[in-house]
Amino acid sequence: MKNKIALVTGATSGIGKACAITLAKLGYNIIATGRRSERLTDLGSELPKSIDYLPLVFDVREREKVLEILGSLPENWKEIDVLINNAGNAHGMDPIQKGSLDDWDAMMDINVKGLLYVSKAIIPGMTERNSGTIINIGSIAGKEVYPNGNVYCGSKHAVDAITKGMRIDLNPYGIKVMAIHPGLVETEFSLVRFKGDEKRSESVYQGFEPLHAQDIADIVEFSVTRPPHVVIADVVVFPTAQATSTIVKKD
Ligand code: NDP
Ligand code: 8X3
Repeated sequence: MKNKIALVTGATSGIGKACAITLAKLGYNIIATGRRSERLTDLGSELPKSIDYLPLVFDVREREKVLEILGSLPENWKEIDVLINNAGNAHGMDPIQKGSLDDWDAMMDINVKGLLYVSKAIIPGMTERNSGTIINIGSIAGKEVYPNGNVYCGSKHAVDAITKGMRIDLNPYGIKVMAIHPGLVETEFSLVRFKGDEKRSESVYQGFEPLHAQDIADIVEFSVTRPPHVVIADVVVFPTAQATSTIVKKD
C-alpha cells in the first residue's frame, strides 16, 4: 500500500516542523511549506529516508501563488490525506489604540486568509474522494481575549469559527475537521511577535515549563491514528502552569 500524504504549512520551525517530523515517522509522505527554503531543505535531512518529501516555498498571503502551486502538484502528490493549517504568528502586542496597521494586516492575511487560500486549494480533492483530515492550529487566543491581544485574538477566533464551519460543511463527505488550541508553546512565536527582541521573547517562557512543539505534534499523532469513526474535534492544551491566557504560575 502506498504511503498517505500529509501537507503541513509553516513547517520551517516550531509546531509545524515537529508535526512534519512526527507524521513522517508515522509513515506519511510529507509536503512541507514555508518561506525559508533553506529551513525546508534542512527539514528534509531530518526525515526518515523511507518516506518521500516535497518542500514547497511560498508565502501563504500570496493568493494566486498558493492556488497555482497547490493546484499543480505532481500527479503522485495530489491526494492529500492530512492537511495541517499551521502557518501563522502574532505580530506586535499593543493596545488597540496604538496597534500598527501593518501588524494587523499580517495577522489577518496570514492566520486567516492564508489558511483559507491553502484550504481552498486542498479541500476539493478531499470532497472528490470523500476522505481527508484537516487540522487547524488555533490558539487559546481563539477561545479567550487577553489585554493587548486584540487582533491576534480576533484572527484566532476566526480560525475557531472557520474550523466549526468546515466541520459542518464537510460533514456529508466524511472529512474529519479538528482544531488544536495551544496555550504557551516555546517556539519562534514570541521572537516574531516581539520583532526579534530575544530578551523579551525569552521572558515569556521563564519561571515555568511551557509546552514544547512536540507536545502539539503528539496530539496530532493521537488524532490521525484514531479509527475512521472518531474525530478529535477540538482540543485546548496548556502547560500545567497555565490556567487561562493570563494566569500562569511562575516560580
Ligand atoms: P513559529 O514562529 O515557530 O512558526 C511559524 C511558522 O509559520 C513558520 O514555519 C513560518 O515559516 C510560518 N509562516 C509564518 N508566516 C508565514 C507566511 N506569510 N507564509 C508562509 N508561512 C508562514 O511559531 P509556532 O510554531 O509557535 O506557530 C505555529 C502556529 O501555532 C501559529 O498558527 C501560531 O499562531 C500557533 N500557536 C502558537 C502558540 C505558541 O505559544 N507558540 C500557541 C497557540 C497557537 P516561514 O517564516 O519560513 O515562512
Ligand atoms: C499563542 C499563545 O497566549 O500568546 O497563540 O495567545 S498566546
